[in-house]
Amino acid sequence: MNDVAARILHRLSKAGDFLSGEVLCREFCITRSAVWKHIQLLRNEGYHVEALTGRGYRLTSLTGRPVEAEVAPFLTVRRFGRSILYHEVTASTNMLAKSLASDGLPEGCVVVADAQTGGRGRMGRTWVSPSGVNLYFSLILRPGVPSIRVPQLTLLVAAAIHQALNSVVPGIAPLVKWPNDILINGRKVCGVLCEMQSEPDFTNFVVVGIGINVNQSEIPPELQDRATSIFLETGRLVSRPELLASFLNHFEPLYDAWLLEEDLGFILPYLERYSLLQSKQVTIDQLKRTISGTVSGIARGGELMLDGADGQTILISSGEADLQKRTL
Ligand code: BT5
Repeated sequence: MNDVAARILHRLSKAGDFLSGEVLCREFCITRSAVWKHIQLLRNEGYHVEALTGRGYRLTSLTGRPVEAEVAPFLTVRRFGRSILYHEVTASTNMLAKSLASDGLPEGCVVVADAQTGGRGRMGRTWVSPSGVNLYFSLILRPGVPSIRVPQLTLLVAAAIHQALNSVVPGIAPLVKWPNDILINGRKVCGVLCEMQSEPDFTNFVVVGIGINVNQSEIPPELQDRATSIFLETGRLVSRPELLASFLNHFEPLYDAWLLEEDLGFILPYLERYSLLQSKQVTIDQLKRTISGTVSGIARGGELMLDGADGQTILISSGEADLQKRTL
């Protein structure tokens, strides 16, 4: 969709009623026939635009795709999501966002795809990304903080996703699973992958990649024991543009607060309250070792606090946490 068509779409969706061709001509500095051509273009993209002589144009239905014009009406924040680059399909929104951030794309821009052919998780794992149903997006950040603080962002993002899920789909009771998952009823509905480009005392940019299973009605067999979607848990179809906007609305103020703070201290009570692992016995798989213990909390730096059998508390900064069977 070209830029003028996207802006006309945005204007029509904000108006919620008929807008005369004359108003559109004036606001977009284009001729009547150009307005008509752009309306045709929107129709070709699947938007229903009613045209009535003497009254003008009215948008009667949206497509539900997470494009800028459909997300914008839900946005209440000023910076995040004001520019959304939408692709029907891309290999990985994180890969694309990293390359665009290297070229100078500013903080707050979001890269979204309807489908990914090479969606990625941590350590080269795959993120299953079918078309038309879910959210796959990457937000560009340029936090002026030392790179050592950047890993804290994953939990901050998880808190914002948790808040967005609660506000758009009340009653689903999601839980945060340290360090980067959101689960509903014990199954993963969302994963976060933060990647950065940095020098020791300076962070050039961070790309926050998020995949949320929204309206997916079938989970591939290999993931059935551990993945789910909002639709499968609630039977409700959720607006992808609204959910994306809600995340951005919740994340921008948390991010601004975090920039002013030294660490995650201000959000820890929230994270611990909704932590799947809190007070549970877990096994942590790291590259070279496996550690077991009882989770006593999350530290201000974002590490998992694990009480071992010897009574010592150790801080875990990375790894895969599994609930031990008897505490499931
Ligand atoms: C993650 O990794 O959970 C981070 C996922 C981030 C995906 C987003 S989508 C937009 C952006 N662009 C990208 O290319 N990536 C980001 P990890 O903790 O390593 O979990 C990966 C594991 O989750 C896989 O090995 C599977 O077991 C499981 N998995 C794969 N696809 C899934 C899905 N759609 N829903 C739930 N679980 C899935």
